[in-house]
Amino acid sequence: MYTQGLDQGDKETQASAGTPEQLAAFQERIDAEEKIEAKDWMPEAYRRTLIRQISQHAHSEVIGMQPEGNWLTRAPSLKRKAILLAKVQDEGGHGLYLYSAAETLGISRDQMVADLLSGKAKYSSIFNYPTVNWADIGAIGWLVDGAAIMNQIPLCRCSYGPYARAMVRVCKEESFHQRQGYELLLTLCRGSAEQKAMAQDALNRWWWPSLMMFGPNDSESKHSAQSMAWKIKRFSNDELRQKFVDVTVQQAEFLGISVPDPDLKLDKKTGHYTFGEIDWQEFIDVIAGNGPCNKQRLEKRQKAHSDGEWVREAAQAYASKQAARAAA
Ligand code: BYC
Repeated sequence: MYTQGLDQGDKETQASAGTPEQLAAFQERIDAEEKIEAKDWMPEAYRRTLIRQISQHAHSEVIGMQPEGNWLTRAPSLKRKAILLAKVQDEGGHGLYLYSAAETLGISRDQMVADLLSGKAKYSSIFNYPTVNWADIGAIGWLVDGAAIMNQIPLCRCSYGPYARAMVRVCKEESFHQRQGYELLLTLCRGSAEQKAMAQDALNRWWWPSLMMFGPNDSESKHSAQSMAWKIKRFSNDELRQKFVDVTVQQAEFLGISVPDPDLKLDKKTGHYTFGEIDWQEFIDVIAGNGPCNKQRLEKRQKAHSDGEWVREAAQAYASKQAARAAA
């Protein structure tokens, strides 16, 4: 168990494999929709699953600042710049709430950061794609934040209290992010032919990677069954992907641009859209570290971390001075 950097209280997170009685009582609490809190007994595997998911989620928020940060200095107006700046700052904040939620499970932030910087930890595949034109900022808000909300609203009802509570605020902010992205694209789509073509180009490049955000098909998802039994996940990867396609296709129609999928069609019987096969090899390559920007994203994060060394040192020196003064 990771304990570095924790308070004594936090070190006492109650987790072990558990006796059959403990496991049954735990599942009963989950089935009764009780929230599990940090100091409650929990199976070790539940604790590990949450650490994995919440830390990957936190890393995604932090790395996710890069593709959009890339456009801060080139936003086309002061208003767009202020909106984008607020959004990027929100993502950093989400990372912080989520690292804090994960820390309640007995892992230190230092350990999580070290795992990200060494390349050991995963983060969302989507942030390994480049933002090559301004319309990409709209596409990220509309599609990436849109997919994120679809996945994250149910996480507000996750069985683990600290994660569920962190997600409430994250979702409110993601909702603003989604709208700003859509409004940006709507402005481009109502502009010149060249601007509309930029929006179409962005949709062409971001559509399939956005569908991949929901993870592998249910038949390939190794964690889903257990995570759903524990009510960490409330819907399967495929269910959420389908909901996303159903709402997003109609939003694309309103924009007047087309989803780049020749197999996409509305099934009148079910009311759902059927869609083409996702390129799962591309997904596997990206999460294995071989996407278009994996190397660049990690190097930039490593550099930011080492450039920030002096800030951490200064904060530490200040805290020690305050503590010494309080003790005197
Ligand atoms: N990318 O058994 P499965 C944001 C991995 S940030 C990379 O289905 P699970 C935003 C998965 O981790 C959005 N890896 O797993 C920020 C597992 O590998 P490990 C981030 C992926 O956990 C800035 C393996 O594949 N959101 O919104 O049951 C700007 C098998 O998958 C991906 C979250 O993190 C992927 N796309 O389900 C804008 C939400 N998909 O760990 C926006 C919280 C799967 O065994 N996370 N993998 O090595 C979740 O809801 C779930 O973890 C997932 C995957 C649905 C993503």
